[in-house]
Amino acid sequence: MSNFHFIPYTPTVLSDEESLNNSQSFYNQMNERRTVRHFNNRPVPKEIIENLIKTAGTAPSGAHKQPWTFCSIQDPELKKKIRIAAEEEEYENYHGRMPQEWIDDLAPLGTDWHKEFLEIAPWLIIVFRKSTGITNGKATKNYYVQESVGVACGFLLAAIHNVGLVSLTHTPSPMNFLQKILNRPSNEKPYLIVPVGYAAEDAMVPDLRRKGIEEISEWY
Ligand code: IYR
Repeated sequence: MSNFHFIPYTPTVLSDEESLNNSQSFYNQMNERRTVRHFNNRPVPKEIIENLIKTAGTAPSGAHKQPWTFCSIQDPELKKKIRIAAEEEEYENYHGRMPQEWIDDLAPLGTDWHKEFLEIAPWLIIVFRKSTGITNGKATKNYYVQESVGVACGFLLAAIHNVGLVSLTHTPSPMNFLQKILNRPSNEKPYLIVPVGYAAEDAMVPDLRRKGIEEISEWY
């Protein structure tokens, strides 16, 4: 028998017509999202970032362990430290660590080892995955940590877009420097850097096309 106490849950049921309308408008809204690397330094109130993180924290997780920590950084000195460390790793990635096929695949995105957005964006949200939990100093198991944290990051990106802010999913590799700089406990591993802010007025994005429904779905 489960120790969980169950409570009734009665989500609002929509008509097919309302569902169709909502599905279309939500798709339209999400389809406007773009990964942006050019930020405005205009400040973003902390309360907004808090709500974005609360939204990410509504994601489902293996055995409801919620194996995530979101570290939000606005301190310029700390952002600078992170930029310097990230650029050191990325310089190596772009100069030999990434195989040619990877470099070629990134070419249309126009990325390189320079990461000035790490200082310009008013906030860096650094997502850590908890490979284990810790209760009374003892390691406890977490489940499907990669999947759970990935879903939470999806919620986070959607929430950011929903308030007219922009972000990018930045993955300097390896990322252990974040654990050291932010002094995180050993059960927390860096998962993703999400700079958040307003887009620069002259922001540009690559002219990409998304796969169509017929390319990403099979129906049985
Ligand atoms: N981590 C590097 C390289 C990079 C990798 C992928 I996959 C991208 O979609 C984009 C960039 C960087 O952040 O520049």
